[in-house]
Amino acid sequence: MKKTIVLCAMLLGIATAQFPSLGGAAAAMPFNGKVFTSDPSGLLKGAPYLEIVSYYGYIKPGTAPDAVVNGKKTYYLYVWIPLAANEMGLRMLSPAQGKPAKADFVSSTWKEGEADKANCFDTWIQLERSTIVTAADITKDKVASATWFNFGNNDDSSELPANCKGQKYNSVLRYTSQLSDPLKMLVIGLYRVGFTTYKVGEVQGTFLAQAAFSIKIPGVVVGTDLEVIQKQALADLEKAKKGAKDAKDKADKKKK
Ligand SMILES: [Ca+2]
Repeated sequence: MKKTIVLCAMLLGIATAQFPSLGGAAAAMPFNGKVFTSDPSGLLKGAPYLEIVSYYGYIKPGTAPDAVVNGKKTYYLYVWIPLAANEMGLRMLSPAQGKPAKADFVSSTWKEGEADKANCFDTWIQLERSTIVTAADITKDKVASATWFNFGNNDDSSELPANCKGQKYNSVLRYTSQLSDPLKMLVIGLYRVGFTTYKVGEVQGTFLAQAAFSIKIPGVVVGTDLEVIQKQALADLEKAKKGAKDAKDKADKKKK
């Protein structure tokens, strides 16, 4: 009986974590992949991403950038991907839409950001993959000495709602794993999203960043604090190992 309850709780936990979490108004923004499927209306469109991981953040005035790239204050959002993927969608909009759901990642400045209704920034995003492929290596030192591979960038996309100034200046990027080149594949590893504003100057406003996948990938972690990301990634790894062991034990028991 007890075992059943624990198993049910685990299954529920996994189901919740895997379900795309789109809080509030964000739910009204479909996010489809590149892979085209025909729909009943006869129009072609990409199939919806099955896994969408959200991060709600706020850049307050005077926040020190993580880097200055081409004279622009650049901030990094790290994304840990525990499974290889065929495609990754990435989008960022400012101001953020909706409110964080329970499964969403939220920055420590988010509460402050909710009060800032006046500001938004013209987003610009860049996706990079690092040489870090194990959770154990998600440390400040390793990240500082890692090599980063540029997977592309985006400035403006018309598919997202307009920003606080009525401009369609938010960003969307879709990246397909390139199996012919190991350096361009979406493997297990630590990625980062460099973001800034298109124009040189201050970055201020709330934002919603989402990483999306065509397959279910439980355990994607998004954040700015490497220690927190590593802790979560290691905990997820232990949970997955335990889940696999429990499943094997159960199968072995059935055989007997
Ligand atoms: Ca833009």
